[in-house]
Amino acid sequence: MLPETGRQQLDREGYLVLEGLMSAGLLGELRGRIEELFEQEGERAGAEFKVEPGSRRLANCVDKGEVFERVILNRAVLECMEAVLGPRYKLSSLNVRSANPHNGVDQPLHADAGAVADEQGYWVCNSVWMLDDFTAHNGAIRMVPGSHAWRKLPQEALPDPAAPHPQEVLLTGRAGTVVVMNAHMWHGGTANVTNAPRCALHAFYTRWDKPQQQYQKRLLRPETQARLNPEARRILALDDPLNDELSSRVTGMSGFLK
Ligand SMILES: O=C(O)CCC(=O)C(=O)O
Repeated sequence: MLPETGRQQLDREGYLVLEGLMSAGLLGELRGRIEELFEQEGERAGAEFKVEPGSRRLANCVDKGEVFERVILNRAVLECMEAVLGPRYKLSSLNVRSANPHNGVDQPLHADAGAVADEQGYWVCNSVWMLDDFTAHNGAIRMVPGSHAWRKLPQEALPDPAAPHPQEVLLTGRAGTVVVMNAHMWHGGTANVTNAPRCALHAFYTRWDKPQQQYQKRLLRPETQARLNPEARRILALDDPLNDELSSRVTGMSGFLK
């Protein structure tokens, strides 16, 4: 149950930290499966979506292991999604980003999918599943609290979105923590200056009337679709003709994407 204080924090600041949301067992399973996938996919890893210098990525994770179904259906996270997006929302994509050791890359501040809130309100919301500790040195995410409500993109409003912002905060936390982030809020990964990677899983959701970033019905193999329960089918919008119309046309979206 999302307490009122959590709801207010999400609304005002644009993010909410759910410390220790993952059990040690789930954290271990996710880490293990993700390492296996990096190994199996090699150079192709992330290519269904994008390859980013300085980080390793995976895309289309719902299709790549039952453990990921538990992620997209997490009750506490879904309650936060409902608080931001309203009662009708769907998964937009499930990707991994692991910032490489000494990657030298500070991402510019951005809103995911280049999204600006519209007359109906917010339409993108992310959850960042910390699979490693996020520290001040290993590529934690910087965020500008409150910027989700400004209805402007950093690339339009700032002379240099890559520069430090006077209101930014660095989001550190222990592995196992999940941070729900209104994805209109300006944010970006910082440089990893350590010797170890920093891995996160991004379960990204969108409002019912917007396209999915990755059209799940096309991406999920029949054997994956066959094992999904009704709730998973609903979150993935597999039986939603409007989503078919909106998302089947998507070939790519501008801006930084999860
Ligand atoms: O470092 C992260 O995990 C988040 C990075 C990010 O904001 C993005 O890739 O759009």
